[in-house]
Amino acid sequence: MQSELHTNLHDIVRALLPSVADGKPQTVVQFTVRDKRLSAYVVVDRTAHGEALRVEDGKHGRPDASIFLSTADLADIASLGCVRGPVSMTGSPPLLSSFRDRFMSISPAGKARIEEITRSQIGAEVDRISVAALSPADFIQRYAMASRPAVIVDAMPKRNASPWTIERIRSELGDASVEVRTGNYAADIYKETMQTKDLRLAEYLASHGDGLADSAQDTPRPYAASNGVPWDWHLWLDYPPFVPEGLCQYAKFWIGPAGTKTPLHRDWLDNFLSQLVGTKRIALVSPHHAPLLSPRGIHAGLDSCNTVDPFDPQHQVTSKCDPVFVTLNAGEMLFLPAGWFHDVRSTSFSFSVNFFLMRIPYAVCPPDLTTLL
Ligand SMILES: O=C(O)CCC(=O)C(=O)O
Repeated sequence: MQSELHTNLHDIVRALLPSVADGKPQTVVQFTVRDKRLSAYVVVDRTAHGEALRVEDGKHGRPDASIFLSTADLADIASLGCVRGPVSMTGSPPLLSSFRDRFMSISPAGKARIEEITRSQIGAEVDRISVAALSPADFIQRYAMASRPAVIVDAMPKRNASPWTIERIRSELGDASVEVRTGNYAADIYKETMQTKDLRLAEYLASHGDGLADSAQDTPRPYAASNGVPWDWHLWLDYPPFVPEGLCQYAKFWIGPAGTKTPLHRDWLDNFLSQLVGTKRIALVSPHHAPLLSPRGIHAGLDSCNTVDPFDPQHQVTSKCDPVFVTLNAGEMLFLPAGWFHDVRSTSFSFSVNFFLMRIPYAVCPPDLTTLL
């Protein structure tokens, strides 16, 4: 086992090297295999002649990055080239994003598979489901593996016990720093020209929180969009049901008045969008309509189609791509499978959190169903 482990770790770090050539003479990546309680680290020494890798057992005093995974993840990396389970990582951001890009990102074949399996889906309605009525294995099979969106109506007991209001957000979360999208951000989204400013959440709410959409202007209200959820918020957040909590660590929050919006795009991770306050109206377009929408790749995990407006029935593409509309009310979560295009609009003051699942989408890489209840 030990020599096989060494070979696996050596191969993983070798695959990461091209993206972490940072000129340092030595890089150390620590691994912990959770279920075996094994620790080993890979040392990369750089000389004028190239890079030499060696694997040592035990713990290094000052690793550049630490990666915690399981024996099953190592087997998956060796056979499938990707992990399915939750992987915790700390340390150097370039090393961690290299690990994510290399072992936790969907392949072009995986993307094509999602576009293919959604081709045969029929029905213009999104199911509204209850946590009590489905087991995790049912949910994974019927929705996640089938790439079918669903609204989960009763997944937020903590939020229901202590509902949020704009005043409570201001007083309890107001110190969080937020990046606010300003100007005509929907037109410039994901471009370098998109304007943003950094504020405290309380300042943002004071200046824009309860503003109304200005229909006379093209510019939408500034939007505190896609900010990383601070760690202490995880204490009161309701995690998505049906999936392991460890997969849900990559959460973002979205706060803004009526009229704030995120134009049409798709993410290549399975996602739960959780509505804490207010209401959003969401247009969904099936992955198989990608050829109609000419998505523009922003990075491996996101494609933008912000020139297509699925809410405008006159738009030349809208009628051909059969958008499905969902109203997401406070207390509800939308399961949004990887690859589904979505255009999201706040119809009132709104506070949402989305949880990207840190694994290859279920529709491409199913879990071992026997381990789910
Ligand atoms: O709520 C929004 O404005 C956008 C959310 C979104 O795009 C997502 O969860 O992927």
